[in-house]
Amino acid sequence: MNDAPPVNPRDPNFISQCNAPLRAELEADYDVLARQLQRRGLKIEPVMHAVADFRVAIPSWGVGTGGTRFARFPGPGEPRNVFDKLEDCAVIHALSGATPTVSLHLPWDQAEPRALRERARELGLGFDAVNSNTFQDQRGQALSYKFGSLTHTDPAVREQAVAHNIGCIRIGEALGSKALTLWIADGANFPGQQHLAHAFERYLESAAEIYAALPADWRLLIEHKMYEPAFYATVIQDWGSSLMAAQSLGARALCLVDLGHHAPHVNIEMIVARLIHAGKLGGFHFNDSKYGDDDLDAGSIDPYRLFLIFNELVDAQWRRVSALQPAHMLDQSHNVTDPIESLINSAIELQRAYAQALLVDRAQLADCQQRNDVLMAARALKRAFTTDVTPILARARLERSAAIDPIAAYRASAYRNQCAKLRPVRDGSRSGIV
Ligand code: RM4
Ligand code: MN
Ligand code: MN
Repeated sequence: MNDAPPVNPRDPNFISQCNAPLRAELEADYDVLARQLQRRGLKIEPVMHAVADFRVAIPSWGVGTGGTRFARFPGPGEPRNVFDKLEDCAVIHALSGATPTVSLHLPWDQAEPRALRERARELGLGFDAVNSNTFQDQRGQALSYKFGSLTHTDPAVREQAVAHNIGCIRIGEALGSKALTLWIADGANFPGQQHLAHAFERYLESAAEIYAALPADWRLLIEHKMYEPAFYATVIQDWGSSLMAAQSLGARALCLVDLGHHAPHVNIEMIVARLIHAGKLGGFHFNDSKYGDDDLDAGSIDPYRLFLIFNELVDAQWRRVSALQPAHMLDQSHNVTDPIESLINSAIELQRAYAQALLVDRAQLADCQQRNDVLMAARALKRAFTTDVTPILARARLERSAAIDPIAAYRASAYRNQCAKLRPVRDGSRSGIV
């Protein structure tokens, strides 16, 4: 047998070997871009450092192959449990340099918290927001969520759902998380099924119990979603409901914007601007969408929209809006790609949008807006958006000892083949979201 020893894609020596032949070209491209930006009055270094400091959390559920309600086509070497998931997340971070934290979903990722924390520490990872799940029934669960959870008409079901969320907070505390993300599927499929006002009132009551259990340094992130699985009326269906809930709960309740949870054509950057104004923008679930909650890779369908969202965030920084620290998390379903590749690529696309937003000449834009020079204002944004910032992104990865070309390095490591041998295919979910 001529089997070479398996390559660990997290090994710094392997990564620098992959980088070696690419360094000279990168330096040349970076210098050209630096000169171009200089002519526009922009310094490249601060942009590169800002990109190097950019972080986005990996959703634990994103590293397995996703599916639709029609089918799931499992890929080779899928993670079998949360520890395998952590290992995949560590590969994504080692190569991208941008994803040091993981967002867990409970009870999908149930495990002994101490063991989880220890393994994460060994892998150099931390934990971002924990996500509760009251949209499915678990084996052995006393009461069903078929007709709702936090807003169910039966107080005993509401109590069970509240208790699950408080349990998630306790686990999250043991892991070092600082936020609970609350997304509920509650709603109605038929007009008349649910009393629209009372369902919202019940939500506020249940969420207040969860909020009361939050540790002092935690945040409650309220995620809205227009439809699915409820197809007529979802209780927290839009940012209006989310904002009302966050405002009535208290200062540490904030709104989370999942990009895919809006109707097509909705102006998401404007929602972002409004939530910033209200001091209630708590975080993002990044992904892309063409029609609904498609959970496609960030920046793959409408990169300009992603840029415009980052433009609002950078503008708020520029205006020194205080206390704005939105959590960045990916929330995607990888049905036809290798999830590790998609997640690496998505982290890069977020950094791209961020870098482009940093290139907007804000003084010029403000001046154009003031003078109603519409064409030049629009061009100021387009000029930043159409700048190829690829060398900045690669240079930022180098700064983090990550890979200049992370996907190429990942493929060269043959990590997926190694996993295919170590993680035999298991029976189980062939349909559904995970
Ligand atoms: C939902 C929503 C939540 C995610 C679940 C799996 O559509 O995006 O954030 O936890 O899917
Ligand atoms: Mn989401
Ligand atoms: Mn979703």
